[in-house]
Amino acid sequence: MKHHIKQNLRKYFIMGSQNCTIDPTEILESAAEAGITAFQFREKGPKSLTGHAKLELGKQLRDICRRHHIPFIVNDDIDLVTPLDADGIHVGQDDQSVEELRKMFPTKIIGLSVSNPYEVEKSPLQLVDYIGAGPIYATSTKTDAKTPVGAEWITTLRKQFPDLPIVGIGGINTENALPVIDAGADGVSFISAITAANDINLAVQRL
Ligand code: TZP
Ligand code: MG
Repeated sequence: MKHHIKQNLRKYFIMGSQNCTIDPTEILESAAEAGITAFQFREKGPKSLTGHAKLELGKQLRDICRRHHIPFIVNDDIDLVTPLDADGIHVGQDDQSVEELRKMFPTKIIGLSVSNPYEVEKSPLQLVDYIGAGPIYATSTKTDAKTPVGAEWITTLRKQFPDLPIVGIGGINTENALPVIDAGADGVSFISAITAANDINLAVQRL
């Protein structure tokens, strides 16, 4: 377990070029200056980059994270972890198994998405550094997102796992982040709260 991961989860920005209407490097630079505490490179879905272009964007985003001392975590794509020298990898229930990942990357941060009690029960939580729980609220960013669980589920998870690093995800914005923290999450993760913000600095402050 990484010792300071809980602090790093407080304002966890997730993004890929498909989420951005302006240059993704500009968005990440602004978010990093404003105080995000972790970043996940999630280049996937319609209009996302692949191959060389994905790798090159990843390098640029990683360099921004390095300069700001923010952990750089790759979503899903295990083949990018080493080339990008990522600090960690985040996977969902249908991706490479956590057992395999832990063997491949003994010292990297490993994050796992969980959307319901069944997924929690079947997951090897002792092998992960944190869980992403959600969607908390309805979201239109992920078209195949599961049923919203509400901040109440964070309360349940926190009771069940007093020490587990937990970050809420899904539909979280400046107006509704607080109940997630109050329910016991170590932090909130978000895409559109930043990529669609008029004022990124203000949005990060309020999250
Ligand atoms: N996983 C569950 S919901 C979601 C992901 C990646 C999308 C989050 O995007 P937004 O814009 O913060 O709702
Ligand atoms: Mg996945």
